[in-house]
Formats: sequence, C-alpha cells, structure tokens
Amino acid sequence: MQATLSTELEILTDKIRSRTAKVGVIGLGYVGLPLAMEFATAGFPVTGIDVDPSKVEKLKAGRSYIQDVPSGTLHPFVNSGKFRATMDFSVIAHLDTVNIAVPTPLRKTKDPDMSYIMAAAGEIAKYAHPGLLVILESTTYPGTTEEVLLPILQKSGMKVGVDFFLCFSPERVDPGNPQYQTRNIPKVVGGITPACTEIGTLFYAQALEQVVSVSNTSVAEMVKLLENTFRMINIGLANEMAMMCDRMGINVWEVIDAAATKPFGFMPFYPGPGLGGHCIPIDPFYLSWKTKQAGIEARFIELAGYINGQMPLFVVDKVQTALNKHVKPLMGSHVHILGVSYKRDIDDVRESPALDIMHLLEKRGAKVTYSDPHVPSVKFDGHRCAAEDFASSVERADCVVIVTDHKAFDYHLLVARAKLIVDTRNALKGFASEKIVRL
Ligand code: SAJ
Repeated sequence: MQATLSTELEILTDKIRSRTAKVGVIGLGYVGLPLAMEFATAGFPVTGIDVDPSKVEKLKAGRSYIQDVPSGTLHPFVNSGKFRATMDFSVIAHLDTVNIAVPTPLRKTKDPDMSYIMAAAGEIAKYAHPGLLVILESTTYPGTTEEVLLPILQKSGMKVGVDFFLCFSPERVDPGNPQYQTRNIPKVVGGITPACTEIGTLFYAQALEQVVSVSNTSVAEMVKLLENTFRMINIGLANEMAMMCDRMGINVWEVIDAAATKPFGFMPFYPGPGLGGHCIPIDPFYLSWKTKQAGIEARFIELAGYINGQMPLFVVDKVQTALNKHVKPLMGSHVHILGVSYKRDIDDVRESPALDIMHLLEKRGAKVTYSDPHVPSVKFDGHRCAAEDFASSVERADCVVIVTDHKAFDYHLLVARAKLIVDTRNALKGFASEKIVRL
C-alpha cells in the first residue's frame, strides 16, 4: 500500500513544482553562490546567507566576487528581488529549503574541522519548522548528515521524513571550468529517508540538468570522497613514477604521454611539485579519519598523502643538484619561482606546494623571489612577499623554477633569458636546451 505522503511532504512538493518554494543557501562561496543563481534562474525566490559582511554587502550591490558568477548575471536578480543576501539566519523561519555550502577544512592534526557545519546546523535548528528541506553540500566524512546534523535538527521534536526533510548532496563545482558548471554537472543526492531522497531529487530537478538519486546520505557522502580520493591517489602514483624515472634517467612525461595513447583502461595523471587546493589534499583525510574510527587503516590514502607531501622536498633537491652542476651552492643563490597558485590560471594559493618550496629554499639559504600574474602578493613564513617582474627576474636569477605553469608566462623569453630552469610541470615540453632540468 502506497505510504500516505505526509501533509508537509505534499505541501513542499507543490511549492517546489510551482517554483514558489523559498530557497535558502548558507555559504555564498564558489559552491553556494552559483547554486543560488541556478535556483534564481529557475524562478525560485532565493535568499543567500553568509557570515562575511563584505560578501553580503557586495552581493546587495549586485557585485559578484565569484569567477563563475558574472555580476551581469547577479545584478538583475538582486534588482528584481529574486535574490537577496543577508547575514540574518532568522530568515530560515520563512524559508522552505536550505542548502549548506560551508567550508570543511582539516585541522593541523589532519582531523576534520566540523565547526562551520555545526555553526550552520545550530542556526538552522533555531529556526527550523515543519516542511523545511535541509541539504548539506559540504564535503565531509560518511555519516556526518545522519550522526551530526540529524540529532541537532531533531531536537525540535520534528520527525525526519515526515515533518522535515534532510539530504546530502556532494558539491562538484570545478571553479573556472568552461565546460562544466553547476547546471550541467550531474547532481548526486541521498536522503535520510526515501521521502527525503524523493523531495531532494525533485528540488534539484527544477534547476539542474541531471539528478542522480542514491539510497541514503552516507552513500552520497562517500561518492564525493571516492571521486577525490581516486584523484589524489593517482596523482600520488604519478609522483612516485616521477621519482622512479628520475632515479633511472627516464623521461616520465614521455612515458605518461605514450601510456595515454591507450584508448581504454588508462587515465593520465601527471607528476608535479606537490598537491595543492582545498579539495584534493583535504577530502581523502575526511575518509581516512572516519575509517580509522571504524578500525580500518586507509593505507592508500596515507601512502599517497606521504608521497605527495614529499614532492616539494624532491623539487628543492633537484634545484640544489642543478645549481651544483653549475658550480653554485644553493646557499646565497637567487632562485626565482614561476607561479605560486595551486594550479594553473587561477589565483588560489590554498595548500599551494609553491609555499612549501619557497620555505624550504629559504631554509637552505637561497634568496627567493616569485612571479605570478594571478597572485600580486603572497604571505608565507609570516612575511608578505610581492610578485616581481617576470622578464627581469628570470634574467637575474641563478635558477628559475616553474612551479605553476600559467598560460600567461612567456616561455620563449624564459628559455632565451634564463641561466638555468627547473621545470616541475613539463611546461617546456616543446623546448630542448641544456639549461632545462625536468621533473
Ligand atoms: N595535480 C597534479 N597532477 C595531476 C592533477 C592535479 O599534480 O595530474 C595537482 C594540481 O596541480 C593541484 C592539485 O593536484 O595542485 C589539485 O588539482 P585538481 O586538478 O584536482 O584541482 P582542484 O583541487 O580544483 O580539484 C577540483 C575537484 N573538484 C571538486 O572537488 C568538486 C576535483 O574533483 C576535480 O577533478 C578537479 O577540480 C578538476 O578536475 O579540475
């Protein structure tokens, strides 16, 4: 017999189908703001909530600070009142749905920092009401939604799946990706109960092109962790291959490019100076932290984390050896770094291996400068360092290290002017010169 739909489920279903449901998004960063825009585009009234007053002020003025959300997209929604930004969580009392897209960093001890999720959950609990759909999007360990969020929301006495609805849906935003944006990236969603999964699926289907329902929140949480752990471990394998090939005098880049011609059963990953960003180096440790609690060692993750963590040291040793061949000690030499963001053509320096490399070089007595068209200044080792002019620096330096292969760099000028180059990204693939040392 068809379970009778709860009244709340029926009411919310109607509001979502008619796109009159009042949508809320907590956390207006590279995940939350694009998501808010998709629901505003679909015709829903959307309220963005953030604890950062500067973000809220900019949004109120119709000014976007997210690369994937042009102000030209944002401004009309602000003007028409379809989107409004606030710091006031009490608006949740009048919302029908709330998505949580807050940071989930790691503590220094590599333990998950759940403080942002707990803070958001605490605010939602204050204003939660019958008929509310809550969806957590922040990457986290399997069990978070059921073990952490659900108890906080159930304190209200409401019954999940009947009075309110709770889902997890992993964010898959790839900032700056010209092909895949929030709207056309398949959206996985799993609920605490079948009714939660059903309403969460219906919700996303109004604004996004493809929705993938899974049976519960833990499956949905694990999907994201598999995706990014897969990536981190394979990058670790590529880095270990680089160290093996280096020892055996084999060009690892040529090996990978040739292997990549295999039309099935292989996917190229590339060695580099280390693993940066706020996803790949972080997410897998949410998984290994949880499995440890379950008594299972996530050995692949730990090993890949170790290997990836060794790459800055491997690069610095390469620089020292290269200078040595030029009868120059690293101590007192001028080493110029090209690119400090964690990957090419972006301005994000979070967890960037360039900072580790600069720190290690300074510790060994080198004079370190950098150029990066996307990063005018960077703070490391407690001091702020400004980007230097590319052309003059590459000419002056005893050694230039390509750490992040921005497209904006003039690699022809670099090869013409530099005395010695260590290339950690195969950016100089097409160049042949004694002065180039490859990873
Ligand atoms: N890296 C390598 N070798 C590789 C690929 C990456 O050393 O073969 C390094 C990068 O230089 C960077 C780090 O790994 O330092 C992470 O790079 P990334 O390309 O994975 O970029 P992210 O951190 O922006 O990862 C995001 C993730 N997206 C989400 O979590 C939603 C990831 O799942 C995507 O696969 C990735 O973007 C992407 O493909 O661009």
